Amino acid sequence: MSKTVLITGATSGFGAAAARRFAGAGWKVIATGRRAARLQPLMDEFGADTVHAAVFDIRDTAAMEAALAALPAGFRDIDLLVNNAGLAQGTAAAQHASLEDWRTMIDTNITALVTLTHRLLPQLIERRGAIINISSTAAIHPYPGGNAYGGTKAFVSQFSLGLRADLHGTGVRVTAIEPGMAETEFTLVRTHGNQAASDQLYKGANPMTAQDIAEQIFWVATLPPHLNINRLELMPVSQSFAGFQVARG
Ligand code: NDP
Ligand code: 8X3
Repeated sequence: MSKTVLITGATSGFGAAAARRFAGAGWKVIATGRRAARLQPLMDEFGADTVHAAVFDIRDTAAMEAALAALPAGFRDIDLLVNNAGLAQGTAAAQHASLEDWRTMIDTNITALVTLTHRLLPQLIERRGAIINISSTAAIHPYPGGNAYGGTKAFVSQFSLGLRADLHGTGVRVTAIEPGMAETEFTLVRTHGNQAASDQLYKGANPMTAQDIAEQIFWVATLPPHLNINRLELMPVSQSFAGFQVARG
């Protein structure tokens, strides 16, 4: 019998590529996001028995509950939760950053993620399922302007490890995937719609692709059930680390 995966943020980037990867491999996919029109091609391609679109703002708990309550019978037994929906907003230094941007990141990347996880944990335990959380290299490696975004992803990585500890003995697997630079709509969103800035960032950098990350998500999900990847950090070859900075008085 085919397994069921719920992927948040499946309208774009990693989530869209992952939805296509899992559906193509015969999984039932619950694809979520706010932009319904983005999910239609996936449904057209794979059919309503394979892909179910659940359209809601992940920060809206009532809408999330309604979407879960409205799942068709064939999609109710969720084996895998991919917490992917998320965003960065702004690159300004903390002292110049927008508090509204910070709150949007916290509400989306942390509060919505823990709310959905908490809601699905009982059935994931019952089904000896799995959780894959999309964190970031920003969880571990700070950079100027990363402030609240990095903080939210540090939460995601540490929450994932904490879940592992609490779910000890249940058979539920938990993984935090921590990608570096990948070309998606991420920078377009981060810059509040500046396509030129997004193009400039990725130009000549040979970044990772959404498909690269989808393959990692699928790989983690389909490992033998006795294996757990705790954290998986990956970058394009073109990206590495820079040293500490020193302010001289
Ligand atoms: P995209 O902007 O391409 O995709 C983000 C997805 O999140 C969209 O499907 C969007 O759906 C969804 N989303 C955002 N806010 C909400 C919301 N309030 N309600 C519902 N869905 C929401 O970016 P990526 O694919 O790159 O990002 C996916 C994840 O990967 C994020 O968590 C990001 O932080 C992380 N990441 C990205 C990296 C990169 O370099 N690209 C590197 C490391 C981590 P919609 O707008 O339709 O609601
Ligand atoms: C996205 C990677 O380096 O832009 O999480 O923060 S980075």
